[in-house]
Amino acid sequence: MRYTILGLLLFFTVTLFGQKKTQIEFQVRGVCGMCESRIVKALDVPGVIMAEWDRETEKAKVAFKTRVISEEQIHQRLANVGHDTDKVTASDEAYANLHSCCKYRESEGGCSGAENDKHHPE
Ligand SMILES: [Cu+2]
Repeated sequence: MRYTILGLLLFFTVTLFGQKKTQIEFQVRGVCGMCESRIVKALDVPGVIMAEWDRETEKAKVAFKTRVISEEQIHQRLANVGHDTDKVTASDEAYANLHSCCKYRESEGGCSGAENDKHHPE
């Protein structure tokens, strides 16, 4: 009986606190559709429920389980694949690995010069 109660308590604790979810929105630098898939793919990990990135606003929207992954880890994962966030800056090495179309730090980046929006047929 005692163990049943303990077990029940544990069950409720896990149910109430184990599934804690949160959604955040933050700035992620990027240029095109390739960046979008890179960003979304970098967040295709356990704990992340939903990840979106809007290339017009350069805003990422991420829903995740706080017990499994932290906000810091999410920012770090994006920096690891070469994208600066408002918290973590990508290393020069990670940035150098980006496709030339995706070089958001250079003002004249992109495959077809000025037409920034259309340089990637999807
Ligand atoms: Cu890109």
